[in-house]
Amino acid sequence: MFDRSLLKISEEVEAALHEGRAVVALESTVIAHGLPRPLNLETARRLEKIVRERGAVPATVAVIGGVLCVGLDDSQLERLAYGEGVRKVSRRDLAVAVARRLDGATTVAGTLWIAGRAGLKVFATGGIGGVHRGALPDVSADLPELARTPMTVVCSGAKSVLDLPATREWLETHGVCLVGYGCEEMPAFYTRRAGLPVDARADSGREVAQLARTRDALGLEAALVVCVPVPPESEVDARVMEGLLSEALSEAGRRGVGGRELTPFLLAHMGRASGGATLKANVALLEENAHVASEIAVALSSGAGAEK
Ligand code: PSU
Ligand code: MN
Repeated sequence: MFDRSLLKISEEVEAALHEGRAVVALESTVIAHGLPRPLNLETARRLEKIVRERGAVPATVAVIGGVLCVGLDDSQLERLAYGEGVRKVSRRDLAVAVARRLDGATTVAGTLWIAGRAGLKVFATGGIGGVHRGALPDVSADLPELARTPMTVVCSGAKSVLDLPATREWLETHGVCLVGYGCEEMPAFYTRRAGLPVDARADSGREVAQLARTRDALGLEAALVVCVPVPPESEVDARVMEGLLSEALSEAGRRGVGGRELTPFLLAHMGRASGGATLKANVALLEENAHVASEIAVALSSGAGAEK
């Protein structure tokens, strides 16, 4: 049984949950390991601001000194963005981080696990993890966690560094429904199209709220993954993207980078090689996803889409 004393929900988030107001969970690996300083802290603050402006309460999730935190204050955000030795915490790392009182930035998997236990229903991120390319199938723990957490996860698809068809198949096998937000195709993180279909299209927070409610009424346990393409003006050209990626992948191979280091390494390499273009896309899509997640959370809390 989960010992709730390991969980610290901020006062603001607790009050919102109690009153049935909209709350949006935000992950923290993107702050600690996904973006360079000072852009990481600026982005973390900006995402919280966007959620507030849309009428919801932001709940950034992280492990601080071994405590599972839901809702951080500014000094905790800063500690994640600038602290040394902040661990990347996926599901398998939770026990180590808590037992040893570490600081940890939570991945999509880690965030889903914690936010789910705190009773949150909507979560915004950049791109979910998935099946990596290459001979050894490195499969992100994000996938099984999505399959067993009944949350609505807003993202820009899976990161383009992954094997997208394999990732899509995995989600299908495990019953995770992909919803295109204003689109028919799964986006590919830095680019708007992956050439793979979504399962359904929705054009408003209300429509997504209706799907999420129905999922819950059916007792289905998998997440609803809502895909939002990167805004067109920040998209990275698909051909440029492929070039950057094959360079980053061969560099990772040469240096023997793997495991938890792989995703941050590829993102950082492409950020430098593109002169910041991939970073610009990354921040733009994070902002857009926070925006859409807030609309969904507000629709859910107001009962929109529940009419019979
Ligand atoms: N999306 C981003 N930047 C990131 C990530 C996603 O824009 O840094 C992170 C997420 O936290 C995701 C993690 O859960 O990468 C996946 O890592 P892995 O492939 O090691 O499971
Ligand atoms: Mn991995």
